[in-house]
Amino acid sequence: MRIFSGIQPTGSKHLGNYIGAIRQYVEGQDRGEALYCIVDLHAITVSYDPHELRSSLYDLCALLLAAGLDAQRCILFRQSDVLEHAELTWLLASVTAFGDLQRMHQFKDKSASQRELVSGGLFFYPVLMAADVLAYRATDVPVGDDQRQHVELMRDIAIRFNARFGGGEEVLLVPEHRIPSVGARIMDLQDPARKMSTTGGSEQGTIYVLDEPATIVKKIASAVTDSGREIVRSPEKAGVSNLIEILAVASGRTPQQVEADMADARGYGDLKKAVAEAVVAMLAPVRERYVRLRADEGALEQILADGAARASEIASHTLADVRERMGVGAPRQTRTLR
Ligand code: AQP
Repeated sequence: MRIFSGIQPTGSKHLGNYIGAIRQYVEGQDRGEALYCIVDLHAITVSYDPHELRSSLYDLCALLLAAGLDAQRCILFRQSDVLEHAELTWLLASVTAFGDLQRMHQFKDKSASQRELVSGGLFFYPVLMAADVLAYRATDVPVGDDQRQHVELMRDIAIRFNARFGGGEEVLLVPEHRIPSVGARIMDLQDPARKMSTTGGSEQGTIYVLDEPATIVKKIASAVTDSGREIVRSPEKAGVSNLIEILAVASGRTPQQVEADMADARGYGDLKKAVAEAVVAMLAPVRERYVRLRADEGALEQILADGAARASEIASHTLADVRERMGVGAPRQTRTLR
């Protein structure tokens, strides 16, 4: 099994990113060969500050290590260091339907909320994401539920590439998404109809992985619930359902167990107290390790450089095959090997 996932070096990572993605990354290290990529090329598709991008990249690298990624057990690298990603994006563009890109929810949402330029890069974002994964012939893609459509598209791209250029072979492996059964869509605490998000959410409704414990307690205490008292999940109780899911993940129980354990609670106050305690216990150690790791940018840079060299070794083989099949560049036997 080969696992690949990318994460953007944008903003402070929140509880949704942690539960939907980062926690799965850490588990993935024990399940197979795992590659995790900090996708700076994706981050430049919306307006950004170059200095902040560099700094956010180190922030995220330190955070991933603090959360439990181990550079000895996974390949952690920066997307722009492995040139194959950009090249494969262009090559795959020729088997990507324009109409499919137009249908992507993320493009529709993000282009609508852009105040300045809606870049071509934002439109091409899913093709770059497909290239990220397909370059490694990854089998599993751990992501949150919001990325389901992008993974479906990369599967279609791989299938179309193989049909057009594969000559009966699966040159590009068709990957599967790994969306967690609980916590795939953590909702904003102030507006539980919307997902917790870096760009679209409310400050008070978003728990950041690096929030102080007191801030976490305060945000959870003010979470929007409803006028009832029953601690059960239901479509009419989006706020309570969200808290139950968060508590389940943070305390290593199923949502059903949480509901059973909370059956004697006096009301939502008890639920919020339990959620706050569990989330603080889950995130506080990450925060402590982060401070130490973030202080040494040289060490972070070294980890990323080692990761990029290992990643490039894998991706270059795929690219050689893709180029050959597409008839692009010199034929393989006469090409200068890199
Ligand atoms: N609310 C969420 N619940 C569960 N999983 C989530 N993810 C994002 N939000 C939730 C998952 O986090 C991973 C990283 O996403 P990213 O690289 O796109 O980072 P981001 O831009 O910081 O994430 P956001 O919050 O989703 O940003 P916006 O909303 O601004 O685009 C992905 O696997 C994602 O599924």
